[in-house]
Amino acid sequence: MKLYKRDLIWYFSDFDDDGFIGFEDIKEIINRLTGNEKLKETDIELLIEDIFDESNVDDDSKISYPEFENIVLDCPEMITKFRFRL
Ligand SMILES: [Ca+2]
Repeated sequence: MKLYKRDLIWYFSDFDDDGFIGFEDIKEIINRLTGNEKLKETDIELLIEDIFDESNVDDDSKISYPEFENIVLDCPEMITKFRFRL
């Protein structure tokens, strides 16, 4: 089985391991990306709403793997810029 970088990003983005990238998963990603420069809760909620508006085809407030694949196709730099440190 070949493991693609795309699959690693998916695996590390689904923090609660429910098979979807939901509100709390995205919030965790944003908090980790912003580090000590935390965004206001209202800004985080608006950002997550925008992400769902752009990527959540079936409008169920969580991103499925096929929806995630569409995000990667629309934004290939997501894969090229993804770095993984051990
Ligand atoms: Ca999840």
